[in-house]
Amino acid sequence: MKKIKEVLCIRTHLLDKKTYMVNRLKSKIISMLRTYLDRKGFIELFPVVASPITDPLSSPYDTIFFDVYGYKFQLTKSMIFHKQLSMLTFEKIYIFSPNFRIEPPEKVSTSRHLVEFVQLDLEMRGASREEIMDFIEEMLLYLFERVQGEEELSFFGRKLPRLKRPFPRITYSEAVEKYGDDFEYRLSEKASQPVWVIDFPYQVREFYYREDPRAGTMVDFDLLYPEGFGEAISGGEREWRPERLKRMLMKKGIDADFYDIYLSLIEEGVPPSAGFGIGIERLTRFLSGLKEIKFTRLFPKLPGKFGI
Ligand code: ASN
Repeated sequence: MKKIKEVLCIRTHLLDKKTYMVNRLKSKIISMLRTYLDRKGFIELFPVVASPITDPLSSPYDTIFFDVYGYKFQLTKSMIFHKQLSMLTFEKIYIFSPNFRIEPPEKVSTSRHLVEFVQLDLEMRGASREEIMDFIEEMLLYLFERVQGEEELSFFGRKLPRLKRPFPRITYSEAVEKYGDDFEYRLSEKASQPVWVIDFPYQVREFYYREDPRAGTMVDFDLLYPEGFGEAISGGEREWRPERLKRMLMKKGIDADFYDIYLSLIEEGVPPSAGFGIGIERLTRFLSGLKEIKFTRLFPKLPGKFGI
């Protein structure tokens, strides 16, 4: 019965003018980003939908394994490992990559979580954190300038903030001290410019970032949207040295055997690199100013629901 009601919601959603306008805007955003990245000499790769290796992520998610030729496959949660390995082939790559993350049902109330979403995943060989942060600021400035005049923004009455570079920065520990452990929303709500949060401790971060051994924090970042729209981007420098990766796995109490395919490849050598992932639906949500993320997809999968 519940399912029938949810199915009927899909029809209403498909016919909604907001769905139409936001998805048209999303299509333009994707095309602008592609133009920008292609001009900068990036190669676009196809996404990997399922694999024995995917992002472990820092918060716990339900994971479904399925057997493929005797290997335990999962749907992609992020293409982090494939991005890093693709540095063997290319210097600069990007992918519009579908991610499947089984969010806890209560996340539905945030209006910004989707179980299935697409992120623009990008990686650059030999890049430093500073270079990637610079690159992101430039890319967002380009995008904001172009999107500003689009009719979808007038439809939603959206006035975008004028971006000023460099965006403000705060370290993770300063953010926790000022706004508490779940600083994301409060910090984003107070901000009128995108805000960088840098230097996460390894305990709250995925193992694949490079740790600065002196600071004891990762060489990483998150970018938060202003006006309470929350997290936009996460990324950083990758650890490429097998010994350090194994040490980090041990420090985090993760069974290295689970990553044996990845570690064997790393042991053969990969170049240092850095990169990031930006969720396209959240980017569209911010640029349209529409709070409910469900409008950014024709067939959204909301946490805890069959569909909408
Ligand atoms: N952390 C990834 C990156 O650094 C992105 C993600 O979605 N987890 O590129």
